Amino acid sequence: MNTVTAVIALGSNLENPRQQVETAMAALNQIKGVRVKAISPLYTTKPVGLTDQPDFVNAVVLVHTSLSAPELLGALQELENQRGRIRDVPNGPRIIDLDLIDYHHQTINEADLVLPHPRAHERAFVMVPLAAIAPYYVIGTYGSASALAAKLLKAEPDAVTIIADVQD
Ligand code: PH2
Ligand code: MG
Ligand code: MG
Repeated sequence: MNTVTAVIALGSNLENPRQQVETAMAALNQIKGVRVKAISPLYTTKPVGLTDQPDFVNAVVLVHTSLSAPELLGALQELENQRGRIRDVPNGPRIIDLDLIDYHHQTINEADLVLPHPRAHERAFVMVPLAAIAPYYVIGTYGSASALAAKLLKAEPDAVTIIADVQD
């Protein structure tokens, strides 16, 4: 199988967010043509954009995929719908959000798909988890995940807090 690497960000702030993220990670690996290759730690993160909503749990996975970028995007949206995602308030609370951040370092500018994700480089809740598993991963023209994460954490040190691996 001819595969490429893609970066997917996961987020949830409704109905047991940690479990939502972990369930979605397992489901991603079940998609035909997708294999999860690396899983970041989970983080509790302060809501960005619409701030009057619960904290999020966020994480990032690296996948190898034989799907095209639009096919992968479609599979992510299907998974969101299966998990009961309702699209009402833009940037509002969600059961699960699966965002395609990067696909094989390709630049895509379509109406329904812009890659790399146009805001990922300015979001600590994406760059910090990505830096944990792929510090040298370069996001478009913005630089490496580790450099971006360091810059974002310096500006807002408590934007993201790692969740300890041990279940309590
Ligand atoms: N997702 C958003 C808007 N704001 N904030 C955090 N902390 N985490 C998210 O995943 C998130 C957000 C839109 O998708
Ligand atoms: Mg999102
Ligand atoms: Mg989304």
